[in-house]
Amino acid sequence: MRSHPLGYLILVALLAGLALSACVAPAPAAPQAPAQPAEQPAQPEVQPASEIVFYNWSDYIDPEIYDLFAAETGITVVEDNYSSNEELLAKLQGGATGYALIVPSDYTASIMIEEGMLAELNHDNIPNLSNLADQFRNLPYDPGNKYCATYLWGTTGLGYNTEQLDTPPDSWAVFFDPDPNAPWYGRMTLLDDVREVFSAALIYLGYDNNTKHEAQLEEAKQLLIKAKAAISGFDSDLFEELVGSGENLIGHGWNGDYLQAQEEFGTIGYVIPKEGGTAWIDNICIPATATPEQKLAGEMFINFLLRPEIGAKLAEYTFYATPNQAAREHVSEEYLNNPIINPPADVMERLHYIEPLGEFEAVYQRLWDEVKSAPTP
Ligand code: SPD
Repeated sequence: MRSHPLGYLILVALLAGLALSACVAPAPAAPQAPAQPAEQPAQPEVQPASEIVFYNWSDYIDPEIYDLFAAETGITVVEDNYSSNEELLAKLQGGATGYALIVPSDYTASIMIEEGMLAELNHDNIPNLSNLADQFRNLPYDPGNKYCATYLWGTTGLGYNTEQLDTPPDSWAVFFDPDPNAPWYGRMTLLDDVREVFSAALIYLGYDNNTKHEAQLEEAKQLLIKAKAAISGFDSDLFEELVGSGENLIGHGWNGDYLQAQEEFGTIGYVIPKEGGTAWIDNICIPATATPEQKLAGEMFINFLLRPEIGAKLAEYTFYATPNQAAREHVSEEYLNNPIINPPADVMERLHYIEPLGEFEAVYQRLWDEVKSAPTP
């Protein structure tokens, strides 16, 4: 976070005070008649928008929640989707407006806060923020939930087809030291997601997944280029279905998406490789471009999502872990005891967070463009 020395803040405050006094008009002549109390025009009370657009990851909410919210408030929520943080960021940086709600992950929420892209939440409209577990209320990128409410959290690892593989893949080596004779060769995907793929390669190499060492990143880039021969593509939309249907045998992807597909196909397993994987926290926030009416409706929706029963519905439908302590009282034992959703301590120890890198983010993006445009070896 950019630091503001105290002296600088005092200087700014002093200058602001001076500018204000410099603008004061000369005192008017004394009024002839007794002064009447000035009539303040009444501020029109903001009414919530009747329809809002929620820009979210796909398969990341139970659609029934929209019906329940509309039945209670009369507000319709329309959904639009993205499949990476970078897509969300680029869209908003490109000037897209009209969204009342978005769900950036940790490092992206941090960038958006730094860049002034998020509206400050009015906590009076979101009393259910108190349902969040303590550890999700003071996250380093958004202390006190000034801009966002924690939505769900999850992990990134390997999904595999349990009908075609007797033993789970236990290493990122399936991608980064690929065996052309393995049955999964050519039948795997890597996420189409710069920070996730570089994290996988860096963790495999034993490096920090947030490294700023260009030599380490170059090594990771070479591994990713080599992996292109072993995969059917980079994909963040269909990876779980490709594994579930048996078209692919292994996929790099998100735990909850694999568990959703497991409901449909019954053929999916999920592991965090022995070298480790990533963990992330997603957040629901309001873009700074939202109108007051959209913002109020967005805050009402966030408050609704944070109700214990609705939070439980969100978590059980998506198969992701809930930061909502009150919701945990309303989810099934099966959900709470699922180690893919709520990983045990030994797995948690192998998980790494993706951190904001400031301007260095552009270096990852350049290397990622080079991976994408390199010919398949
Ligand atoms: N289908 C929902 C996927 C949610 C993924 N969250 C973001 C993880 C980014 N590292």
